[in-house]
Amino acid sequence: MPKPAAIPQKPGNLALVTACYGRRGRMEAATGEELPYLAASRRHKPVCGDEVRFELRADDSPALLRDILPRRNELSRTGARERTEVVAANFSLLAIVAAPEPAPDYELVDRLLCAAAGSGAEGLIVWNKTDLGRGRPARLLEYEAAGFDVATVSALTGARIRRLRRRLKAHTSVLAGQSGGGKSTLVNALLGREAAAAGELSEKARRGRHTTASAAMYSLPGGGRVMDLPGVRSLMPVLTDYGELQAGFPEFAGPAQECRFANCRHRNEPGCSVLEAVAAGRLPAGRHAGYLALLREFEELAASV
Ligand SMILES: Nc1nc2c(ncn2[C@@H]2O[C@H](COP(=O)(O)OP(=O)(O)OP(=O)(O)O)[C@@H](O)[C@H]2O)c(=O)[nH]1
Ligand SMILES: [Mg+2]
Ligand SMILES: [Zn+2]
Repeated sequence: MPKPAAIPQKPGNLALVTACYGRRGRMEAATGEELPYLAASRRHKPVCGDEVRFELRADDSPALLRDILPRRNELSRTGARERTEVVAANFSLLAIVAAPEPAPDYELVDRLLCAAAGSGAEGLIVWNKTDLGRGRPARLLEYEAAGFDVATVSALTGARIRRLRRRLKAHTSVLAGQSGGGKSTLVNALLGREAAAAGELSEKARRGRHTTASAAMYSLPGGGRVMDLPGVRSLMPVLTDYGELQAGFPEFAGPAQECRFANCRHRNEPGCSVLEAVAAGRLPAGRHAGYLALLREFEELAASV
């Protein structure tokens, strides 16, 4: 028997994708150099945060992106025609940016918190635009009571930005959330310069116009990196397992231990301690309603596959 051939070593230099638009984008080589790339094949769909192998070409044309290294995690959304599309990879913290204006989409917040847990990343809610002086809504306090980390800032005035910078410094973070929440303005505040284009919160924005069109990654002055994503209502991470859904509602875990059925889904089952806690006001009804909305969708998805 001939000996199996040695696994061929793939040649190439390593880099981190820092921006991407279709087959093209930019990357930061291990040497620190920033350079443009072109994906060598249509099969490769690099996203921000990807670690890749590339090959320089003799002429001035962009380097060829040859390989995407296995991802540690990814953030996906439902794209056109219900297809799942990966929007970022290899992050250790998912920062969910929300603000009093535009009116917060709490279902999106819930979903992103589930996605953070499901991807093994830390979840952080960034409540922006405190300069508007609207105070913190009850809903936000419920997330805090549930044990989630909440940072309140104003990207516009810079209030508490230094604290946020410290929180992000050991991480590769993704900033996600609805359009107009202030993700790009936050990136600029964190960097201390105008790097990301931020938009007017116009009537159009309220109807879902997006200022940031493609994802980009920035290095923070005090350490760490952040990825600015286009804000999309359809940045709807797809919930694929019930554990992920549960992880988005950690405050249910205690009462859930007392449910009559071990596999209780806290909807209408007899002897459900989560429902009892909601009825008694020990758990916020809004959190439970948010859970039911995601549960319904999760079960529809599970039934359709
Ligand atoms: N008052 C106030 N306005 C802010 C603050 N941060 C951002 N804005 C405004 O909110 C609007 C939207 O900001 P962007 O940073 O473009 O929001 P975004 O989340 O990046 O939006 P997309 O790129 O569309 O997802 C802009 O008009 C900003 O000036 C803040 O802390 N306070
Ligand atoms: Mg933006
Ligand atoms: Zn139950």
